[in-house]
Amino acid sequence: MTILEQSRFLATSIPGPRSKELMDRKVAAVSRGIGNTMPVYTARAGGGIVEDVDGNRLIDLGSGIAVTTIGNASPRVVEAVRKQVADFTHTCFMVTPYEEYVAVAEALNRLTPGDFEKRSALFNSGSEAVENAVKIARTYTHKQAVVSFDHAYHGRTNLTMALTAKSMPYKHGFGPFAPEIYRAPLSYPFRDAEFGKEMATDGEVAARRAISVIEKQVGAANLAAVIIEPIQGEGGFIVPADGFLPALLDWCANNDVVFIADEVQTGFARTGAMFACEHEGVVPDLIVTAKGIADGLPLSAVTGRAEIMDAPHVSGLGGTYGGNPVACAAALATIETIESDGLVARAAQIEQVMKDRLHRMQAEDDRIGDVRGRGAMIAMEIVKSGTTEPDGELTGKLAAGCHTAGVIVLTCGTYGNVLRFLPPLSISDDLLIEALDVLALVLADL
Ligand code: PLZ
Repeated sequence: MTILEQSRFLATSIPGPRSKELMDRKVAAVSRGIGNTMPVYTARAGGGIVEDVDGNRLIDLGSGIAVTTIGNASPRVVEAVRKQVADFTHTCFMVTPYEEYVAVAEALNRLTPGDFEKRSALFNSGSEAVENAVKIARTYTHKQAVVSFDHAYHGRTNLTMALTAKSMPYKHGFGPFAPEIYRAPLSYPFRDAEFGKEMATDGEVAARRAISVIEKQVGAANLAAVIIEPIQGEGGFIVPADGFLPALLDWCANNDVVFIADEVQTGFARTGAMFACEHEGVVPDLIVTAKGIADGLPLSAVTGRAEIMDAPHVSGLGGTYGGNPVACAAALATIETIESDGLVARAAQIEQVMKDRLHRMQAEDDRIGDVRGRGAMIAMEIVKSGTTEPDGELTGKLAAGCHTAGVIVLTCGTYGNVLRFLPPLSISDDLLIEALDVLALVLADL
């Protein structure tokens, strides 16, 4: 394996000629529906760098949307995948099972919050796992309704589109959506300030608002599950006020409602804990994972209380590829890397470096309305000077400026005005600081 040099380097303008050629072929061959953040084609990636086909080396603050958390093509993963792919690529776990699947389930049962008996089931994508969590909750409770939250993102399949809040681009024109899905107000401290200080800072107050909507519009007797991202991802890296998640969990426990944590984006050390629920001592009934679980190989899971997970009838769950052996081998190597390389602590260090710098930037620039997030999941919300009015246009320009300068950043948020940072935990402090320097320069120029 050749070592990928860990430095930002621009050999051409962005995109370079090879990328442009490939983009022309893409437009002619790939559905317009599949968009791209950057028109740059990847050649190699690792550490904190993505190298493109023109020889440009970009600093990676995206991790392929929070997937390559331990670093792209991480050495243990590469080795485990090579070995597994040579032994066998697939048998279907439902036909002739294999140990790797069971070992991943054991690891998930051990690592997720809660010291009760657990079971896991493996799938391919985050959306597919979310759908299965809902199926499991429905068979367990013999109820149908599901509540998700404002700004939520749970996927692009039919049921998960219904759970997702934002119309454009995720739902627009793709209905009708699955029935029996209801939406409750989230705790969004930065934007709840307009409802008073208590609402913005006291999670229990925000939870009472949500619970009131749930009781009035759905009714606990009809409600199978509440699903929530402990820190919202696509919705804008929204960290709910302290106490919001515990109060919701309590209400669910008292009302025979399954509490599902969607940790697809927040899981596996990303937030400075193995799972984001741990920051508030929240123990979900079911926890959905994907993304960071296998360093980029497609794998997802539902893990939770044995009695809930065992509610579906035999062969009620499954799928041809769920828990593919190569993806499982990658997951086992990923988990080993997180544990033996101390990556949970590394995510917490990254939070320090980023927040120190971003808070200093915010003190000097009132277009940065909010700096928030946990671990290596940090964002800033961009507003019109000194107001809370979202500035999606400036956010887009800021992202584009970073891209041109060789830094991969992503945007998110209901109003498109959140610049988010998801560096791999394998990035060096030097590269991280350089990327923040670039960001500061781009913002100052705008
Ligand atoms: N739940 C919390 O963040 C995926 C979506 C990218 P899949 N987020 C990235 C896009 O624009 O499609 C996500 C998530 C949370 C579920 C999902 C869905 O996971 O693996 O993309 O299906």
